[in-house]
Amino acid sequence: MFNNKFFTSAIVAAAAVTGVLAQATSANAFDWNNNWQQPEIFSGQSQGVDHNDFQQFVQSERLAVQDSGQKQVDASNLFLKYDHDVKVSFINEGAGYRNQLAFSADGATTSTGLLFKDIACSGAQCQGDWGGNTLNLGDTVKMGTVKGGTQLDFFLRGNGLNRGDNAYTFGTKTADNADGLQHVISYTYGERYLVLGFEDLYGTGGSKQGKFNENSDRDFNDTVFIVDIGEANVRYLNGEDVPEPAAAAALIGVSGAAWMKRRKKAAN
Ligand SMILES: [Ca+2]
Ligand SMILES: [Ca+2]
Repeated sequence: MFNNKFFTSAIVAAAAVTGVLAQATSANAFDWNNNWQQPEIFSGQSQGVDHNDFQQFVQSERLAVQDSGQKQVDASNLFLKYDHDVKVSFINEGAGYRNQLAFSADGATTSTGLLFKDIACSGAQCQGDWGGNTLNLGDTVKMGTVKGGTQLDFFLRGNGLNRGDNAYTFGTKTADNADGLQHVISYTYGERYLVLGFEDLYGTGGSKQGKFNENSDRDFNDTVFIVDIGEANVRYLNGEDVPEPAAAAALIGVSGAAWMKRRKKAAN
């Protein structure tokens, strides 16, 4: 006869598989939308952003970032634990390409969108001078409130303004990049910022590679930007988000209270 138990298990198993698939689809669902419009751009000054604090991270061609108290974080795991009004500010670029930057948010907040449609630095402090002059250092876009429990991610379309859908889009997940190489470096710096730098050229360098015969320099200064994620999220990404003992005991209940007791006794 019909085995009810088996049937229930089968449904649960199917639901689990659907869940994983749904997750996988959502994680891989990032597609550039050519209808995206440039969001409003605010000057850094109007947003309390001093880009000069971050110019130290705009490395010269082929040079590594100097240690200045920044902490390296995994760019593919920018998880926001706490709600925050996230802002993204352009810091600099050393690239002839007209790069484009977009984001995705996945979790409590789910969305994708454009941050900068045409990244071409304007002003005397630009790392390179290739014309365009679309962005001043510190120019800022507001992402809006991102809820705690959201994975943030960023994508650079190399020379996307000119190449459109034919361009390579590089992201934080190395294995997903067309050349299988790292294209993003990321740090936390100061009380509330992430600093990210993208490499916009395909390949390992040393020879012409990829469909555009690019000779990469791997300098990761082709778009440098900061993300204001707030103090609590920076502490969390730095691994410094340790709950207060009382809160920890409440969370883990009786065993936690017993542990506290033992700890107190030992301290005496
Ligand atoms: Ca460069
Ligand atoms: Ca480069």
